Amino acid sequence: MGRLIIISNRLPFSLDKSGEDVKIRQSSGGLVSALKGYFDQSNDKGKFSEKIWVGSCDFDENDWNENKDKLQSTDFSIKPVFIEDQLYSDYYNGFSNSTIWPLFHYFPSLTEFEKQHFEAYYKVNQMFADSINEIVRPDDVIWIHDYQLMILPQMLRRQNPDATIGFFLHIPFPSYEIFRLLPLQWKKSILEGLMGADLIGFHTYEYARYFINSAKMVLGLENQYSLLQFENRVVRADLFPIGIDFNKFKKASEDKEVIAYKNDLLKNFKDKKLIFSVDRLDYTKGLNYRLQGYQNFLERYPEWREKVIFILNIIPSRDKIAAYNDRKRMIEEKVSEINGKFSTIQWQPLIYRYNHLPFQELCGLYLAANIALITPLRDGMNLVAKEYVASSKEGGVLILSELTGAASELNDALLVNPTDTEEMADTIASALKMPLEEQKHRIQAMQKRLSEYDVVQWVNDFLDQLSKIKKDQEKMQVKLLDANAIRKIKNDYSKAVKRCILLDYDGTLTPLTKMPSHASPSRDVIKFLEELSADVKNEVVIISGRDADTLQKWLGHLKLNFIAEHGSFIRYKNGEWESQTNVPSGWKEEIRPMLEAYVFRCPGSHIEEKQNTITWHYRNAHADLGFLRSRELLNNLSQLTANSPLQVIDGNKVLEIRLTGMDKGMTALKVFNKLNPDFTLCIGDDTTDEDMFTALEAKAYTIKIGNGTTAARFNIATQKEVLPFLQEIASVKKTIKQRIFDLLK
Ligand code: GDG
Repeated sequence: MGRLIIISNRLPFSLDKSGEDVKIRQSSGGLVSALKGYFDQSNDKGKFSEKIWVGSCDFDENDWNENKDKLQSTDFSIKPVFIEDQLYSDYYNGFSNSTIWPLFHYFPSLTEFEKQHFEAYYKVNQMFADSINEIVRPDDVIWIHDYQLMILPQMLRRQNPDATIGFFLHIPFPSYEIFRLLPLQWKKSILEGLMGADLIGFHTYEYARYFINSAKMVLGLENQYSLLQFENRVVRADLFPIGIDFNKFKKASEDKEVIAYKNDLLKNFKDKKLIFSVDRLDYTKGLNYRLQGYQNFLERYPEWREKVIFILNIIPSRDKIAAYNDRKRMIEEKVSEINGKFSTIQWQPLIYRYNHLPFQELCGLYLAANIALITPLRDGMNLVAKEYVASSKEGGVLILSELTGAASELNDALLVNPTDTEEMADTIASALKMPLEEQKHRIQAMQKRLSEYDVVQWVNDFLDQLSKIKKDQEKMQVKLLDANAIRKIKNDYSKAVKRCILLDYDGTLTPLTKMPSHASPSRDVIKFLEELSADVKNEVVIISGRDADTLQKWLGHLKLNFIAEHGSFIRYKNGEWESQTNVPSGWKEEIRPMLEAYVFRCPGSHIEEKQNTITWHYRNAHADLGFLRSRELLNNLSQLTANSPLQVIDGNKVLEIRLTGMDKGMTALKVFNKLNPDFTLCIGDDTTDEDMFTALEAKAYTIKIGNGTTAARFNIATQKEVLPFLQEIASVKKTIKQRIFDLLK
């Protein structure tokens, strides 16, 4: 049984050293709350033999050695990563919190671009990798958390190619227009770093989509829904909205201390409605807009003055970063302004607190508040909103920013735009007037969701999906050509008397290029085809969508058989080109204007015309736009070609229109029957090659390049591996008889 290794920037506690006495203090914050909840509640005892938490810490190696025993928790063992102060500051205050944090929360103007900070980030990620490499075992499950460690997955993958690695991002992943502001090398390191994981989790569908889009734009990756192909692995990027420890908050409402605190509040603020919020001090939390919204409310609805109190709790955070200190000053000025303007001798509209709250006090506030006013400008999820809903017993209204991840789950909250302070004022007024029945109805609907998908469910869901993608990868691996399969093919090749080797051209013998005309064969390819076709036992067939003229120009001097335009033309060795169709090509006049319109509508796309086919290529267009336009065009073409002898082929970044009955499958079969070989091998990369794989299924070794789903028996991971594979197969020793025969030829 393997172990679960959790990795986060910080260990989930700090050491309080006052004099001789050393105390452990559990950290607050989203991740710790979530995972602690899972450890406390879950029944995963049988799943992992041990749980280990790896993270940096606020104590040094000496403190660790002295207090090790006290620090090892019963829930999990601990592996600290010790990082010296300056390096930690450049990595944490620098790149993590002055570059990634502001940028990923859509604050480009606060984003710093310091090379030294990126270098520190890289170095600390490497230190984490080194530390984990000391302990990792093959059957461990590694789960890395958050934006401070985005390069780590790939660093671990390089050392542990088969490891099970999950990554979860707790903050938003921004749209490509924001992400692209990072220098290219940083963008690549981050995306390739994340692609080292097998499963990458996000809170919302948008974040996952934005990530996939950036991976496509920056790394040129292909995706199929949530699956991305990277190097020789398939990686899944999907949403797993984090849950809370629902029962803990539900039960808290019955806790004596919590009830006492709640009652105190209600007594002190008798006849008053309470509005409440709690946030870390952060510019992303929209605190100034929130205060302005409250001020507008007091101005617009004077009847509520002296009847409402807003308790604003702010938790100290990241005080070493200038942007945070400025924020504190601005908030305090605004608080004074509101209190100065509206206070009376009996009433103060705002209570502002700047400190950490004990858990019972926090829950007491959740229970007593009539309204939770949670209005961040951006927030990955926001657990406070969920905790408020879970704690509620007798109603309460959640006013929630639509720009939080939580908004996509908590539809029964009153959603507001956090910068629209007029709307916020009106929403506070409606919340105060909301009938209790409606409050309860809304809260119950949200509680249902929160209790069903709680933190244990979240962890289990993530870990189940991680093990599933691992199994899916294994299934795909089974098809990958391994040494055994190669040996078997080679053996059959050497015994065969007549061999047929069908090779697709683009993406198989040559890499795909931006312009089709640039894909002429390399010297190595020509030399190899020359040698392969020199063996009298071999019939080499180039089977391509290319036109006959191009194949003739590039390879016509070799002793090869050719199939051009997916079967419209065949030329047997030493023979002439023969057209396989009698239909005049006038149909292209009807189709061309529509393709031309799409060239205008999709910059970067172009038309390629051959004798019996016409093709619209969109490989060089913007990835998303190209895909969108191709779907529209496909739809239009399907209508135009209905009841005609034409078919539309949806290929790899191409749409091709040609006559029905002309496909690589039918033609490959025709050639196969004519040649009648006792050994057949065919290799291709595109959707059009699938016809060939299906037609020759039981008769040939069929091989697809790349890992997508295929009818072929085997996969080769990349085009680069094709030539070495063919060279290996063809390198069988010739018998003396064969050599004499070759000499006499
Ligand atoms: C990141 C993302 C995402 C807060 N103050 C006190 C206190 N807390 C507890 C809350 C809650 C947690 O800390 C805060 O969670 P958030 O979700 O609001 O925010 P971050 O820590 O910034 O977390 C965020 C989260 O990761 C999880 O993925 O939701 O979007 O930024 O549990 O209860 N607890 C106590 N006293 C406090 O003063 N006892």
